[in-house]
Amino acid sequence: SKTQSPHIALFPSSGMGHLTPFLRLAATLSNQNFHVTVITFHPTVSFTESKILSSFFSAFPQITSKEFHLLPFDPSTVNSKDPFFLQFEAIRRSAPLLSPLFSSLSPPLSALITDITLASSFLPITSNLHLPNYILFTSSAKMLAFLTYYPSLIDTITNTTEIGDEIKIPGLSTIPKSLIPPLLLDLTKLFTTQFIENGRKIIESNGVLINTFNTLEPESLKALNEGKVIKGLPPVIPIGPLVPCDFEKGSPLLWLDDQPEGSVVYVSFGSRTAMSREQIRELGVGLVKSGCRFVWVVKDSKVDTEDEEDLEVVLGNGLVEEVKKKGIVMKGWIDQEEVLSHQAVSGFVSHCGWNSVSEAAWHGVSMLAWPQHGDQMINADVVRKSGLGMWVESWVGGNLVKGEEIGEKIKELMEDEGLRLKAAHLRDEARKAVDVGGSSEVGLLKLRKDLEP
Ligand code: BUP
Repeated sequence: SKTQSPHIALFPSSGMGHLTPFLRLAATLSNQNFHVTVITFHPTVSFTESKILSSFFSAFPQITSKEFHLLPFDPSTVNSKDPFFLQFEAIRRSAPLLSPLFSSLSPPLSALITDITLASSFLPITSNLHLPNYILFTSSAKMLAFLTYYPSLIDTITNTTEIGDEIKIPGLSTIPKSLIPPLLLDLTKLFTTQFIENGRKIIESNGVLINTFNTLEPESLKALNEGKVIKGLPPVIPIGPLVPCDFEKGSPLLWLDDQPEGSVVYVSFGSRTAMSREQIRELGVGLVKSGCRFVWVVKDSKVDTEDEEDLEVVLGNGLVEEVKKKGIVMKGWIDQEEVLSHQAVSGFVSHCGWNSVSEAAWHGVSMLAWPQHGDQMINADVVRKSGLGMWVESWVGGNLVKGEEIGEKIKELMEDEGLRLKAAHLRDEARKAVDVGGSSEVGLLKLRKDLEP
């Protein structure tokens, strides 16, 4: 019965890329009769985060919502201007204030699930309270391997310039240095110090839940769980793909219903990646040149609260008219699930935020990877190696890519039958993973067994 069910509190951090998988996991656990509490931090960085939170809590009245109001801190004391990283830091600093909340929850907590960006500040506290603490890792297993390995690499050098052209993580094939998030090569940055501390502390958690599945990342999952990457790592439990839920639904894009099957390419660079205006315009030119139908979401600034310029200004009047002849171009938020699940859509030009990769796999949509920064290059490598898509490596690093070349690659993506078959295979495997006896189901059963009172 429900009174016997474990009570789990979830701690997401900031940005849709972190919040979305947490809410999907909360929904999954609640549907399996766990008691679930979700603790959220206010104010949120973006509009979209606060919108999705309110639709989530109205869809799940049985889930307890705890709002925590963050203490302000002086951003000039840390080396970062990124609003999302500053929010990670604000939440991390609030961790000590949360102990009374943990003890006040009823029924008593069985465990916490904490975002990786909060790991090193939360783990000492939960360990004092003897509360099991799992980490939900919201990126790829390859990125997890890098996170857990990187501190040990840093310990052997005095400067990141000593890192060779290739990185050898035990148990994994070599990774070119160019795939490392550039920010992590600067050890003075706030994000880098957080990343290294979280990488060191993760071994103190009770387990790492990860939004991936075996067929997508067999090599990394095996190396992690065989203790090759780092000794003492707790079990890495693949619970992916975390499937999009009804509370995320937006209004339908009726235009798609009129397009032939598999004829449309979807173009989006996630919730927090803005390209330069010049690059956005070249992309528009490329889409027109590709001759394909498309749905294109344009993002002009990092945080949605600041993204207010009209399309005509961002693209220029002439280009807006031209692109509108062939496809849908818009700013703001689109229901990505609706687009990727639509039978008209067969290609996805993406920055390779991990949720987007996982959603493309879920629907068997082939990707043209165009990573920009952070974990996206490592994720793009997974996309290519798994067969989910192609990646033009020379497009990375902020070099301006001309419309001509973009158009050709999009055409290639949309015509590649081999790629389509591989994506369809991954889709079948993703469905098996969440089905009875699949890796995700087995992983969640293991979690329940570990926590059952
Ligand atoms: Br943009 C956009 N609609 O218009 P990622 C995103 N999404 O539903 P990110 C929409 O937000 P990080 C939109 O389906 C995915 O679940 C999308 O997460 C959804 O990238 C999520 O793909 C975006 O991981 O985060 O936002 O850049 O950098 O943390 O990976």
